[in-house]
Amino acid sequence: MKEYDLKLKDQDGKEVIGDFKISKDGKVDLKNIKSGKYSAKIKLENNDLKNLNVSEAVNIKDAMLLLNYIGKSNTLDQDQLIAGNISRKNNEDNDIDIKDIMGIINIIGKIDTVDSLELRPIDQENKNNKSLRPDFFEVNSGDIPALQCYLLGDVDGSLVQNLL
Ligand SMILES: [Ca+2]
Ligand SMILES: [Ca+2]
Repeated sequence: MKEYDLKLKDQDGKEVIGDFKISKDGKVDLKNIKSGKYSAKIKLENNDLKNLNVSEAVNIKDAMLLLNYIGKSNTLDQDQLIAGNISRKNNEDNDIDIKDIMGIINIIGKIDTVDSLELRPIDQENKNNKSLRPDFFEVNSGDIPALQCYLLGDVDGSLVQNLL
C-alpha cells in the first residue's frame, strides 16, 4: 500500500497545518501535534480514485442495503451504519434515512464526487456498542487510538477491504 496524505481538523473544525501521513502499514504518524480532539480524512488523488476503483465501490448494492435497512428487512452493523450515513446535519445526525440513499445515488450518478476517506476511532472496549462512533478522536501526547477508515456511501465496505 502507498502512503496517503491525511487532512486533520481540530475540534473547532479548523484545518491543522502540517504534513501528516498514513504509512504503508496503515499506521498514522501524529507525533508532533498537541493533545486534544481531532478528526481526519485521507485525501485521495485522481490516481488513487482510479487505482482503488472508488466509482465501482459505491454502487446500487450499497443503496439497496440502506433501503432494506429503512424498510427493516435487514440490519446493518456499526461499520455499515457509519459508511452509510452520508447526509448529516451539523455532523450530528446518526440516522439513516432517504437522504443518505440519495447521497449514494448522487455518487453513482456522478453528481457528487468522492475525494476522501473518513477515519473514525475504533472503540476497542465497546465493539458491540450500537451508538455510532464519533467523528473526533483524542490524541494524548502523541498517542492516537486505533482508527478505521471508511468510504462514505460504500455501505458493504468493498473498498475499505481492499485498502487496509
Ligand atoms: Ca443521515
Ligand atoms: Ca460497496
